[in-house]
Amino acid sequence: MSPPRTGPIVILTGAGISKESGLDTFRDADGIWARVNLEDVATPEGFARDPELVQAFYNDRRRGLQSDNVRPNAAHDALARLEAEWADEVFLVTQNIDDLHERAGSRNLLHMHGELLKVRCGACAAVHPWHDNLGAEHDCAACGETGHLRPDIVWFGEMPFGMERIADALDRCALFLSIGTSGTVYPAAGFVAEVERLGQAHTVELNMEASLGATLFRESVLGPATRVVPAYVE
Ligand code: BV8
Repeated sequence: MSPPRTGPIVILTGAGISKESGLDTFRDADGIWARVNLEDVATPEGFARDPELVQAFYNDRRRGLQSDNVRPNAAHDALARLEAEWADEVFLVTQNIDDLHERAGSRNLLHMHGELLKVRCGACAAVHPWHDNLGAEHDCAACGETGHLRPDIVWFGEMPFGMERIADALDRCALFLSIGTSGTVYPAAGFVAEVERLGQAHTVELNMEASLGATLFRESVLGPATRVVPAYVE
């Protein structure tokens, strides 16, 4: 790939990029929301109602992520190589809460929906690495408060992380790639419309199937991420 001449490459990823690493997506037929009620486990109200249920939901996903057969795949690796080649030109925004982009070597990375392997204190907002079976009943290592630890994850109705930095990157980008996302969840699903409103960037969707926002992209490449992403970025 030849780098854009006038601005950064902004890449948005979703659960589809981690599917071939063995992690479930949300809205495919075998997805997470087919098994669990989103309202119970991915909203602040659900956490207030039953924190143990929510902690168990995320502890289960942490154990899945940390199993030996879950590793970065060829799509994660290709994005890490792209960043290594065009260092400051690549900004990776992921909706995913797994650590597969980091493990592939991506560094200029923002988890806009938070991270599965971190917990946050509701009392002082300090963020700590998660350890096995850490729950709300544990003390916060920063403020000492008990009963305020929650997954460092953005639930529905909560503001995603890094929105100012993302908006600035979208305004300046020359190329916007959207990979493995259904285009269902906002504000991420609105990024392509923002880039197209400014009109100076090329926009590409690389996905198993056309997303809800497919018609907004100038280019669409359909297929499994491990095939279409390396082919596109190399
Ligand atoms: C907020 C928790 C405001 C983490 C998640 C308009 C504007 C703003 C907000 C809204 C709006 N309209 C509605 C809203 C509210 C809401 C929303 O968007 N609702 C939807 C359902 C309509 N948005 C919010 O609440 C957001 N917050 O807006 O706050 C605010 C303002 C001021 C002050 C305070 C607050 C918060 C959104 C984040 C919610 N958290 N999850 C977790 O448990 O993981 S969202 C959840 O969906 C995940 O985070 C996930 O990342 C995200 C998106 O899903 P995808 O990644 O796209 O996954 P999906 O399964 O849907 O699709 C997978 C795709 O991959 C498919 O297309 C499939 O074909 C493809 N695929 C499959 N296999 C492969 C593949 N592709 C390639 N290769 C393969 N092998």
